[in-house]
Amino acid sequence: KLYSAEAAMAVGDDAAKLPEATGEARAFRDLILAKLTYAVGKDPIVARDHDWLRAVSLALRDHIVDRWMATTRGVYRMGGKRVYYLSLEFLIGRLLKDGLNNLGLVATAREALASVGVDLDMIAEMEPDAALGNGGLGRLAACFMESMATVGIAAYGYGIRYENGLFRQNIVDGWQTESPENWLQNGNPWEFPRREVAYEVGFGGAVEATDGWDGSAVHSWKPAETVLAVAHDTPAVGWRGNRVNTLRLWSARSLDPISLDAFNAGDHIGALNDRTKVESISRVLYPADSTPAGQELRLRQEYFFTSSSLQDIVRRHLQQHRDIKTLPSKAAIQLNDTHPAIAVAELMRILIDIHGLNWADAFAITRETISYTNHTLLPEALETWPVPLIERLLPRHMQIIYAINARVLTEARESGASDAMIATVSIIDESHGRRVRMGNLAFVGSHKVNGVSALHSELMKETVFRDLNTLFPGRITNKTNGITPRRWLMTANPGLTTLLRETIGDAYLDDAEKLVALEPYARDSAFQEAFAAVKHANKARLAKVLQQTVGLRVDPSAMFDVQIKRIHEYKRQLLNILETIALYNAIRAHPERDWAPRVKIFAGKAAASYTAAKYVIKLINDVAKVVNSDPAVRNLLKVVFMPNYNVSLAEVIIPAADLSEQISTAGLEASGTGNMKFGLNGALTIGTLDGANVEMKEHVGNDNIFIFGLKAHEVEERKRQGRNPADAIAASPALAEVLDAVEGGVFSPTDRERHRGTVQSLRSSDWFFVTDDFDAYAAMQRNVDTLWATKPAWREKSILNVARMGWFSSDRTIREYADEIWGVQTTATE
Ligand code: T68
Repeated sequence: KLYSAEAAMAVGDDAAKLPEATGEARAFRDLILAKLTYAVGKDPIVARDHDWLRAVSLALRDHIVDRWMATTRGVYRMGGKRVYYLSLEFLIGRLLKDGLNNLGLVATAREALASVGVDLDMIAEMEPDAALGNGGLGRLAACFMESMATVGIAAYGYGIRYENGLFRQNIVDGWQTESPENWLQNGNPWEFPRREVAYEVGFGGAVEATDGWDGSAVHSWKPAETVLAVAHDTPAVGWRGNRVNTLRLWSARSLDPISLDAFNAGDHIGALNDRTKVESISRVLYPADSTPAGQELRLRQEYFFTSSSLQDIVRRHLQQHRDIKTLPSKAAIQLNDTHPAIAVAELMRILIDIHGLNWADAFAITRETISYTNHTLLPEALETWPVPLIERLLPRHMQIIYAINARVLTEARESGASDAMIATVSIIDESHGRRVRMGNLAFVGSHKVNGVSALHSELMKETVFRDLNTLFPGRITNKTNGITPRRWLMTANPGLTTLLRETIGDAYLDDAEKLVALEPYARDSAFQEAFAAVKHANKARLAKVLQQTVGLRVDPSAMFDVQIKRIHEYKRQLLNILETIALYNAIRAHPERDWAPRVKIFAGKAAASYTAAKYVIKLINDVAKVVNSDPAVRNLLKVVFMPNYNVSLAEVIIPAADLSEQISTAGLEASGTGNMKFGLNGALTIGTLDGANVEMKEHVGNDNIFIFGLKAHEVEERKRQGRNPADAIAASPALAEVLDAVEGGVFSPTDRERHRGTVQSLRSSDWFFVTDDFDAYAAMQRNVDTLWATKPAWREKSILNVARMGWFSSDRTIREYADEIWGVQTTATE
């Protein structure tokens, strides 16, 4: 829009129609106009939407920076302990709305912008979604940053400033295609480049050993290459702006950006080659979810950000406390999965080779400072690196890893371990080529190792870390994941937030567990009506987005049944779509029955190289095409795949959901966090007893959740017995009919072979127990239909979910980490 409202004001046109801003809003408007003029360099008369977005972001940033500096000064003054969260991923999404919400400025900003004819919601939608993560692991890191600032912990997040975040997903003829994501193309108003905060990170070369004063060897690593890590800081604002912490992301820079000799010799491209290679370290986020990328570049990324972060941590510690030996009392370093596990060896190197500590002191300090979170038990997802690769890239670290391992194995032998046990606790896996097990390295270098749900933490003790758990009893602990209610309730669902405030007051805003005050209203018909009206409005909003993005019209009064997450075989989107086909068949067979109208909504990205997952996306789209155009099902069933799932899309979908699909093969989903977001927004869950679903069931009550299917130990049992999927198929006429149809090309008439591979793999192996759980799942879906038919009963359960999900706030999770792992104080809740 060329002709802005401000322009209208300037020329005296329509000015009278613009609402006048008063008080705080007037001051904020003046700040926005000052930013627009002096920082963006635009006259309000010609400002475009993205100029206004930048101006309002910069105005908010001023408010944030004041508190940021006060926070940072406070930490230095108090001399307290800091928490360092090392994560290769921070899936932070958009920051404007959340920042405004946490500073209590949403209404102010809305009024300020309205007075110049700009709509806050419209420009907020233009902010790029910072997708510096793949899925749950990266989003957890983002929720934790917000909660650490909220509960009063002095924390730094450390990661990589990827120039290209997670790929953009396009759906072309039903297939996923990927294109690069470019979140920085219009600049980033939130970040502060810190050219002066830069560290050298080495790779390759050799280790020189000389004799020290006492005859012991002194090691000095002489890297062959050096990369510069440059800090970029983004403020992380807590609720009510009480604290503002720092997210420090590293960008790779070449030490000598151009080879002048080559340039002068006329090789203009070659002169830049080294630079391009070095800077590729922070170029792209690996689009791998649960599969380790085997590339050398990935290992370089891991070491790059781990080393620069540790150098920064040690520098800050020494500057303030002088004595390296006090590190564990002043710093807690949390490793988000094994991606930064090289930190164990790097900290040892820093302490021994640079600060001259002896082995025992260095190891005690390392172990007291570091702790590690595991996010998966999938064997194919446990990170290992070939020994020769680490030897070549990080020769000194390989020596240190061997030395750590030698001590672990000696300890194990002395405690009477068998050869088999020695083989599993070893950091070196000798079974298929020699590889470094990053999980074992992280485990032995940490004082605490945690899983992310009660079930997952127990399974850790029984499976991957069974023998290490025997050797180091008590080290494994559980910290059930959580989500920040600021983003996932207040920002995403302002309608529900307001209704809750009007009903139970404001206390729940500061302590999500106070949502229990809602319980007495669960059966109150007036409240139920108001609650349903909010849900309906959210569904109408999503219906509009559906119409705009995929051109599908849906009825907001139908049940919105949603599965949104990374596409992965263990998450079983396939189970969902196969059951959808069974429902389609049943509706066509019995059109006279009283079916509950449903809209099946799917969204999620498949790793670019994950063929089976890409076929699932295609199958969903193939089914959608047939079902949505079949007059026989009328409006009883619609199927839709929404492209390019990201945090921003989740914020629109989740508040509009009636049913949340959390149907992973039991034992395989470490926790899940989407499950919590849905419950908090009043969706009922249909799910297996997996990950945090188990604890959700305990909190919301068995009557308020739809649990079905094999349990984790039953899956294991069947695996041991070697069951045949053909038996389950033969026993289920509905499933057999569905599989025959898919296999025979009913949904792919132009290529009848297309989905044969998918079906045949179910018939022959079915690694994820789709056939085993199919009937139980389908039966439970009919229970869902029955409940849907009785609106007051459905609403009561939905309200009880909201009331009882407060425990899943990441504030609770972070307080547990603070008390039991980090040893840092948090502010009290009354
Ligand atoms: C997820 N893991 C878990 N991994 O699957 C989920 N992996 O159950 C859990 O709730 C969540 O972590 C938070 O604890 C992931 O998201 C990855 O994204 C990933 C990325 C790179 C390599 C391996």
